[in-house]
Amino acid sequence: MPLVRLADYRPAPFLLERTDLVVQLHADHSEVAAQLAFRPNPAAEPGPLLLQGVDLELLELAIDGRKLEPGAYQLGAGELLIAEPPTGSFLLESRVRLHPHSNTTLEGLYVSGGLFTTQCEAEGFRRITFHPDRPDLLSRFRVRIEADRASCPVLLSNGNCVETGELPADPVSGAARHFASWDDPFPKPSYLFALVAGQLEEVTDTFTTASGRPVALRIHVEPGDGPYTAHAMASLKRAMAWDGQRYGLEYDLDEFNIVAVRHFNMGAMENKSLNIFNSKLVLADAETATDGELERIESVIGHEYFHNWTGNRITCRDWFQLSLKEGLTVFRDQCFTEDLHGAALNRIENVALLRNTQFREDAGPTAHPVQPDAYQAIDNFYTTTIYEKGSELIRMLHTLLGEETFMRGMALYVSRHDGTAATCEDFVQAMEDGAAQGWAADPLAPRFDFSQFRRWYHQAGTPRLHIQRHWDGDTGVLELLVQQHTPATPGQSDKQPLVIPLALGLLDQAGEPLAVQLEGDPAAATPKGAGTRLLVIDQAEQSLRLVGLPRQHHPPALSLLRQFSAPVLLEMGRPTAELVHLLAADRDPFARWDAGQVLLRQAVLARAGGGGDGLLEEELIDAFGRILADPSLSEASRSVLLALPGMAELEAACSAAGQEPDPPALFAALLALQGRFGTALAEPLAAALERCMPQWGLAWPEGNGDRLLTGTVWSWLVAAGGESGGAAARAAVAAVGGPSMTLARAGLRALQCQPIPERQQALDAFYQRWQHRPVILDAWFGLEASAPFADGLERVARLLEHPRFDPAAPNSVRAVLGGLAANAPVFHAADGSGYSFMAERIAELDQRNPITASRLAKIFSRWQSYGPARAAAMRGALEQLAAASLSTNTAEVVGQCLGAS
Ligand code: B3K
Ligand code: ZN
Repeated sequence: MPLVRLADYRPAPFLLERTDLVVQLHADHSEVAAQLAFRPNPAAEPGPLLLQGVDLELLELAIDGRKLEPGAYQLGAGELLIAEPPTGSFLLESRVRLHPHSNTTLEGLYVSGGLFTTQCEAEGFRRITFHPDRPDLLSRFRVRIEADRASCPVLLSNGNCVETGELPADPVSGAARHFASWDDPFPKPSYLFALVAGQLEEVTDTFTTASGRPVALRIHVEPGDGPYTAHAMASLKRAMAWDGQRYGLEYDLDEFNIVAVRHFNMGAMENKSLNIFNSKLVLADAETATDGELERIESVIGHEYFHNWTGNRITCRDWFQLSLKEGLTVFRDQCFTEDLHGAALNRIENVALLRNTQFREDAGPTAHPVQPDAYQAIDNFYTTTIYEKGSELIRMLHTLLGEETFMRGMALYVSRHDGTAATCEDFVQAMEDGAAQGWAADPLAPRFDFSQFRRWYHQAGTPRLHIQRHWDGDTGVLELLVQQHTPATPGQSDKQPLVIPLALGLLDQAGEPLAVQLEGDPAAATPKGAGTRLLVIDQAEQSLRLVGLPRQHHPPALSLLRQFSAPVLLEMGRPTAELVHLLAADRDPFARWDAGQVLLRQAVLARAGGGGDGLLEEELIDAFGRILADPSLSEASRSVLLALPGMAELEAACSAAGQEPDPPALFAALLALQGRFGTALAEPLAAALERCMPQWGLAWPEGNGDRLLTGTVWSWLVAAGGESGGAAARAAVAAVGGPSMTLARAGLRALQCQPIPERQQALDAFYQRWQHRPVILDAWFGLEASAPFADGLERVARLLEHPRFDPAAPNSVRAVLGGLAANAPVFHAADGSGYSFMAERIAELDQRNPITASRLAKIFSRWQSYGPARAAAMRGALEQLAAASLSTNTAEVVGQCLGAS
């Protein structure tokens, strides 16, 4: 499969004014008649007309009413080329037949549980009709849907419904038929097209925008699911209000629809005015979803809604610009959540995710820049680099420019590019122009070079920030030698220095913040926050002198990368005592948490290496004891400070320390450490539980922290065993039958790795209770698949044959195979059986759903970081996969992984 390259981008020779569709849905096939109104593109060279079409049977093709003879066009694999189209404007008409019922890719038009639905981003529209299907061609869509009235009473598409009516009965079945016509006044790229037809229950509400436009809000779900939509609806209204208040961006149509579908490749899709959601991100209340899931639903509903401006009205010129809409919209949804629920803990949650997913991607064979320059399958680029690192880039601009100047840049971006397809460069240029205005007004604002900042978009890999310090107690001067270095990534060996915002603070021995003054800097010391100073790092190596500090023998404690001011890896060995001090006293919540994470990583690695660091564990136990009793902390903050690092981070920490990660050993070390903490802290943990229990019944977001900490307490006590462990295990079993899904799942997690009878009782009870609710049962599949016991693979094989397992539902597949991948002792078994089992399953899955298969294949990407035996077994599994007949998507990932040897 050839590479698509950014360098080959050319504007289309023809612009598209209108896309008019008549879609006839039938029980065994569908037909689509399309009228495409083209006109020459004044900004492009004249050329042939290239249309895309996949798995379509062409029935008719005409230009300006004249049928095209077979010699007038070439129909190749996935393409239809008209070499000599008319030189002026023309109307192209086509009619195709397709088979949504047998479309298992979940792209284009397909059927999920009897419901016709679509997914067109990135290139699914070409599975519906012949079309240029490129994001820089925006056209006005009119769509008429025709279907059986009984099986498809609800007919939806983008824009406004302008007409409905009866049709003659089906001549074969005699079934009554009807139609609905939709008109979307906003020109849009084909990837934002959507159509839904089926039996749906509708829940309605309204929202009035700041300028007084009433918007009808509708959530469509399977009949019977209406009662579970209240949280999604409330989230949507909060998102609409937030975008209006914070960005001044209002909704632009009279209706906004959300549809929940069970079979969906990802979370949700921002189609203009017709968002389609994975049903697990719509159906939720306290009894059926955890606090974390409720928060995620709110953020994804916000994310898709925010795309209406950042993605739909301003879309992407080509798919290399994907982060233009995704990075920016993730940044916006993160700010939405921070504004609603507090910035500190959300930032920590997002950083933990970034480190465990994006940093791993950046360190492996699939590493790519936020703006890639070549791809084989665009679906493979919906990555955590495009989304999460892309968002970090926007956040750094926000940090460097400040809210006011950032918003100036945003306003310029929106006013310049509304209604067009733009590039990442357009966004950065708007920010640069906004900065010029902001900097003219504020001579003390930190300056940086935008050209250098742009390197973040083109350079892959996580930069390392190496810091050494020298303290001169006689003069009160702290000198920092800062070096930055980005390791080589595939295809990019030379890296240039980046602009890195480094927020730091200093603490005295009492934990009080010290004023931070940079030598030679006219700006006042520590202008904002709890003594936080923002420094701009832009050289490969530079020295910074912090002056005016108290003259004393003991250096101040250094709190670094506050709020995680840049997506970099910090390389600085700070002594345990300094980290313990920061964990106890740092006022920046991120830096405080991060100090604990450094210590915890060290403690886990020491245990995984055999011995364990008893002294360090004692320090942590003391620190955690104080945190559990610290009256200034919320229960949520306590729980976050006590959270153990993720496996991906631990593996990376091993590699950074020059060791080969041994996942089963790391996993065992994590469990053992929980047990140690549970034993040593039994009393304060029991006291915390007493404190939290009265809040268990509060409705989210209230009570969230209490339930979170309860989960930590149960996990640690159960891991410790003994009398309090037994009591915690019984409480965990009881929670499965209780009113809170958060507590039920916390209980299951606490029992998950323990071969005790309570574990089976709890899982059985959960299954019995939720076996008829597939969205909820996926959690059970995930837990069973990740049970770290010797019979792991047989268990997973049984799950894949389970009567309630739906192989067509990516959620269930991910629950089971993702659960296996997270099951360190089973997946990483020394004999390689986990790897080859997984490779077989991925090859099977690839036959039906390449998008889901290629995503899963990335679990093999870090094979080279393991010891020789594991690396060889993993490589063997990759070769086993490569030998199968693979989709372009999966072949690209496997090729990248193997090519990295
Ligand atoms: N834009 C979609 C993702 C589409 C994925 C296509 N394979 C959802 C989102 O990011 O909002
Ligand atoms: Zn998005």
